[in-house]
Amino acid sequence: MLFYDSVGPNPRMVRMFMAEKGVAPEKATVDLRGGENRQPEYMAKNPSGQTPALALDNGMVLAEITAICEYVDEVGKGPSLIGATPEERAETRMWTRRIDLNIVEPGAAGFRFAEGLKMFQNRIRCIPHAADDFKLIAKENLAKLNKQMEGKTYVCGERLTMADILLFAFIDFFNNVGQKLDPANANIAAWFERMMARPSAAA
Ligand SMILES: N[C@@H](CCC(=O)N[C@@H](CS)C(=O)NCC(=O)O)C(=O)O
Repeated sequence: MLFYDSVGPNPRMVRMFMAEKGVAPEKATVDLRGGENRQPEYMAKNPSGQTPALALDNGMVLAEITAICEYVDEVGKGPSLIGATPEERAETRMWTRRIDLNIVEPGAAGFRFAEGLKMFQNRIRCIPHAADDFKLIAKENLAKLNKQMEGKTYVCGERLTMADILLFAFIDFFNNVGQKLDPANANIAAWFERMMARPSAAA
């Protein structure tokens, strides 16, 4: 397997997931800032022109971080980070989708349309005047999630799952690009420290 890696929270999320699952493919670093990911050679592998991607030994190329993680979960070692039963798997996917749609996507749009505008303006449609609103949507949804995390060790209770790793990679990224976690979100702040202490956080 070959992992197309780069800077940014999306590859980082998959690196952390792979570290948890003991999966260590060869890596090729894609120059995201230089736009290598938008050149024909890379687009032939992943037509969405984004990182990461995982090229399998049979020639297939997987993209989209949660899809890559689902694959890694099945081929990797140790307990599943999706779930052991239909109920657990559905619960993980439910929270992953909520976090993706309600926090990751609006927060990422807020970044792309403001701090990241210079890099993204010639790559995707950017709406600079909507940046603050997108950031606010992510912030409000984080506050809601904070309440829902009351009494829980992880997003799905006592189980570490893909939902935690997704949320962690993006909160860590947002913290560094002007969307710092509001410390009033005490449940998420405590959870964040637990996640940061995992060796996989360094991947
Ligand atoms: N929906 C994609 C998002 C991937 C993504 O946005 N990757 C970023 C890196 S963190 C990227 O490639 N940005 C550069 C660009 O879009 O040109 C996924 O799940 O993998």
